[in-house]
Amino acid sequence: MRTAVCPGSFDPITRGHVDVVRRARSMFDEVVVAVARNSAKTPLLDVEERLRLAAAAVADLDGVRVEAVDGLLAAYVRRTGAVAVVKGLRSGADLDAELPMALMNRHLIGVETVFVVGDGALAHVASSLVKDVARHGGEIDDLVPPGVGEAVRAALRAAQQ
Ligand code: COD
Repeated sequence: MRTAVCPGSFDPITRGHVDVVRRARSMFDEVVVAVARNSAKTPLLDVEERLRLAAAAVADLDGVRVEAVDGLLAAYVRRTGAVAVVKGLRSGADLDAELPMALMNRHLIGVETVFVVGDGALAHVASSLVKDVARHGGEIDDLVPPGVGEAVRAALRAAQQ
Protein backbone atom coordinates (compact mmCIF):
# COMPACT_ATOMS: atom_id res chain seq x y z
CA MET A 1 0.00 0.00 0.00
CA ARG A 2 1.60 3.25 -1.15
CA THR A 3 0.24 6.19 0.83
CA ALA A 4 0.70 9.87 0.02
CA VAL A 5 0.00 12.82 2.28
CA CYS A 6 -1.63 16.00 0.94
CA PRO A 7 -0.93 18.58 3.65
CA GLY A 8 -2.31 22.06 4.01
CA SER A 9 -4.10 24.56 6.16
CA PHE A 10 -7.39 23.99 4.31
CA ASP A 11 -8.77 27.24 5.72
CA PRO A 12 -11.10 26.50 4.01
CA ILE A 13 -10.80 23.55 1.63
CA THR A 14 -11.45 24.69 -1.95
CA ARG A 15 -12.23 23.01 -5.25
CA GLY A 16 -8.54 23.52 -6.07
CA HIS A 17 -7.54 21.36 -3.10
CA VAL A 18 -10.03 18.65 -4.03
CA ASP A 19 -8.66 18.62 -7.59
CA VAL A 20 -5.14 18.01 -6.24
CA VAL A 21 -6.36 15.25 -3.90
CA ARG A 22 -8.10 13.51 -6.83
CA ARG A 23 -4.92 13.69 -8.91
CA ALA A 24 -2.86 12.37 -5.98
CA ARG A 25 -5.28 9.46 -5.56
CA SER A 26 -4.80 8.55 -9.23
CA MET A 27 -1.10 7.95 -8.45
CA PHE A 28 -1.19 6.43 -4.96
CA ASP A 29 -3.21 3.64 -3.31
CA GLU A 30 -4.25 5.85 -0.44
CA VAL A 31 -4.21 9.60 0.19
CA VAL A 32 -4.33 11.27 3.58
CA VAL A 33 -5.52 14.86 3.58
CA ALA A 34 -3.48 16.24 6.47
CA VAL A 35 -5.03 19.33 8.03
CA ALA A 36 -2.37 21.32 9.88
CA ARG A 37 -3.72 22.13 13.32
CA ASN A 38 -1.18 24.86 13.99
CA SER A 39 -0.69 26.34 10.58
CA ALA A 40 1.81 29.19 10.30
CA LYS A 41 -1.18 31.30 9.26
CA THR A 42 -3.84 32.34 11.80
CA PRO A 43 -6.88 30.39 10.60
CA LEU A 44 -10.42 31.71 10.23
CA LEU A 45 -11.89 28.25 10.82
CA ASP A 46 -10.95 26.17 13.84
CA VAL A 47 -9.36 22.83 13.15
CA GLU A 48 -12.51 20.82 13.89
CA GLU A 49 -14.40 22.82 11.27
CA ARG A 50 -11.58 22.51 8.73
CA LEU A 51 -11.54 18.74 9.32
CA ARG A 52 -15.32 18.45 9.01
CA LEU A 53 -15.44 20.43 5.76
CA ALA A 54 -12.47 18.54 4.28
CA ALA A 55 -13.99 15.16 5.20
CA ALA A 56 -17.29 16.12 3.56
CA ALA A 57 -15.48 17.38 0.43
CA VAL A 58 -13.66 14.07 -0.13
CA ALA A 59 -16.38 11.75 1.16
CA ASP A 60 -17.05 10.42 -2.35
CA LEU A 61 -13.38 9.62 -3.00
CA ASP A 62 -12.48 6.02 -2.27
CA GLY A 63 -9.10 5.61 -0.54
CA VAL A 64 -8.97 9.17 0.78
CA ARG A 65 -9.15 10.05 4.47
CA VAL A 66 -8.69 13.22 6.49
CA GLU A 67 -6.57 13.65 9.62
CA ALA A 68 -5.32 16.50 11.77
CA VAL A 69 -1.56 17.02 11.94
CA ASP A 70 0.14 18.50 14.96
CA GLY A 71 3.64 19.87 14.75
CA LEU A 72 6.21 18.85 12.18
CA LEU A 73 4.82 17.42 8.95
CA ALA A 74 7.92 15.25 8.47
CA ALA A 75 7.34 13.56 11.82
CA TYR A 76 3.75 12.84 10.85
CA VAL A 77 4.82 11.43 7.46
CA ARG A 78 7.32 9.15 9.16
CA ARG A 79 4.72 7.95 11.71
CA THR A 80 2.17 7.14 9.03
CA GLY A 81 4.69 5.40 6.75
CA ALA A 82 3.61 7.51 3.75
CA VAL A 83 5.97 7.36 0.79
CA ALA A 84 5.37 10.88 -0.54
CA VAL A 85 4.02 14.33 0.13
CA VAL A 86 1.84 15.69 -2.69
CA LYS A 87 1.51 19.44 -3.22
CA GLY A 88 -0.46 21.32 -5.84
CA LEU A 89 1.01 24.01 -8.08
CA ARG A 90 -0.93 26.93 -9.55
CA SER A 91 2.03 29.04 -10.65
CA GLY A 92 5.75 29.58 -10.42
CA ALA A 93 5.12 31.49 -7.20
CA ASP A 94 3.72 28.31 -5.66
CA LEU A 95 6.86 26.45 -6.68
CA ASP A 96 9.06 29.15 -5.14
CA ALA A 97 7.18 28.75 -1.85
CA GLU A 98 7.01 24.96 -1.98
CA LEU A 99 10.56 24.11 -3.04
CA PRO A 100 12.26 24.98 0.28
CA MET A 101 9.63 22.95 2.15
CA ALA A 102 10.14 19.97 -0.16
CA LEU A 103 13.91 20.18 0.32
CA MET A 104 13.53 20.56 4.08
CA ASN A 105 11.20 17.56 4.34
CA ARG A 106 13.66 15.49 2.28
CA HIS A 107 16.51 16.70 4.50
CA LEU A 108 14.59 15.73 7.64
CA ILE A 109 13.35 12.25 6.69
CA GLY A 110 14.25 11.61 3.06
CA VAL A 111 10.65 11.84 1.90
CA GLU A 112 9.98 12.88 -1.69
CA THR A 113 7.51 15.63 -2.60
CA VAL A 114 5.47 15.14 -5.75
CA PHE A 115 4.21 18.33 -7.37
CA VAL A 116 0.90 18.12 -9.16
CA VAL A 117 -0.17 20.74 -11.66
CA GLY A 118 -3.71 21.66 -10.73
CA ASP A 119 -6.65 22.32 -13.05
CA GLY A 120 -5.87 25.59 -14.87
CA ALA A 121 -9.51 26.60 -14.49
CA LEU A 122 -8.92 26.70 -10.72
CA ALA A 123 -5.51 28.41 -10.80
CA HIS A 124 -6.98 31.59 -9.30
CA VAL A 125 -8.52 29.70 -6.37
CA ALA A 126 -6.71 30.12 -3.06
CA SER A 127 -8.15 29.86 0.45
CA SER A 128 -6.89 33.35 1.27
CA LEU A 129 -8.60 34.91 -1.77
CA VAL A 130 -11.80 32.96 -1.13
CA LYS A 131 -11.95 34.39 2.41
CA ASP A 132 -11.18 37.89 1.15
CA VAL A 133 -13.92 37.74 -1.49
CA ALA A 134 -16.42 36.45 1.11
CA ARG A 135 -15.35 39.10 3.62
CA HIS A 136 -16.28 41.76 1.08
CA GLY A 137 -19.62 40.19 0.20
CA GLY A 138 -18.57 38.42 -3.00
CA GLU A 139 -19.86 35.08 -4.20
CA ILE A 140 -17.64 32.08 -3.35
CA ASP A 141 -19.94 29.07 -3.59
CA ASP A 142 -18.67 28.07 -7.05
CA LEU A 143 -15.06 28.04 -5.77
CA VAL A 144 -15.55 25.69 -2.82
CA PRO A 145 -17.20 22.32 -2.16
CA PRO A 146 -20.84 22.31 -1.01
CA GLY A 147 -21.36 23.65 2.50
CA VAL A 148 -18.02 25.44 2.68
CA GLY A 149 -19.30 28.84 1.59
CA GLU A 150 -21.91 28.92 4.36
CA ALA A 151 -19.32 27.85 6.95
CA VAL A 152 -16.97 30.63 5.85
CA ARG A 153 -19.73 33.25 5.97
CA ALA A 154 -20.78 32.06 9.45
CA ALA A 155 -17.18 32.22 10.71
CA LEU A 156 -16.76 35.72 9.29
CA ARG A 157 -20.00 36.86 10.95
CA ALA A 158 -18.84 35.37 14.27
CA ALA A 159 -15.45 37.07 13.94
CA GLN A 160 -17.16 40.45 13.45
CA GLN A 161 -19.14 40.17 16.72
N1 COD B 1 -4.63 24.45 -7.44
C1 COD B 1 -3.55 23.68 -7.14
N2 COD B 1 -3.01 23.58 -5.90
C2 COD B 1 -3.58 24.31 -4.93
C3 COD B 1 -4.70 25.13 -5.15
C4 COD B 1 -5.22 25.19 -6.48
N3 COD B 1 -6.25 25.99 -6.80
N4 COD B 1 -5.05 25.72 -3.98
C5 COD B 1 -4.16 25.29 -3.07
N5 COD B 1 -3.28 24.45 -3.63
C6 COD B 1 -2.16 23.76 -3.00
C7 COD B 1 -1.10 24.72 -2.44
O1 COD B 1 -0.19 25.10 -3.42
C8 COD B 1 -0.49 23.84 -1.39
O2 COD B 1 0.44 22.95 -1.98
C9 COD B 1 -1.66 22.99 -0.88
O3 COD B 1 -2.67 23.13 -1.86
C10 COD B 1 -2.18 23.42 0.48
O4 COD B 1 -2.52 24.81 0.44
P1 COD B 1 -3.01 25.56 1.78
O5 COD B 1 -2.99 27.02 1.49
O6 COD B 1 -4.26 24.96 2.30
O7 COD B 1 -1.92 25.15 2.83
P2 COD B 1 -0.56 25.86 3.27
O8 COD B 1 0.28 26.23 2.09
O9 COD B 1 -0.88 26.93 4.27
O10 COD B 1 0.12 24.62 4.05
C11 COD B 1 1.37 24.73 4.58
C12 COD B 1 1.67 23.51 5.45
C13 COD B 1 0.64 23.35 6.56
C14 COD B 1 1.66 22.26 4.58
C15 COD B 1 3.10 23.75 6.03
O11 COD B 1 3.13 24.99 6.72
C16 COD B 1 3.51 22.62 6.97
O12 COD B 1 3.97 21.59 6.52
N6 COD B 1 3.31 22.85 8.30
C17 COD B 1 3.60 21.86 9.34
C18 COD B 1 4.82 22.31 10.17
C19 COD B 1 6.09 21.95 9.43
O13 COD B 1 6.38 20.79 9.19
N7 COD B 1 6.87 22.99 9.05
C20 COD B 1 8.06 22.81 8.31
C21 COD B 1 7.75 22.66 6.83
S1 COD B 1 9.19 22.22 5.89
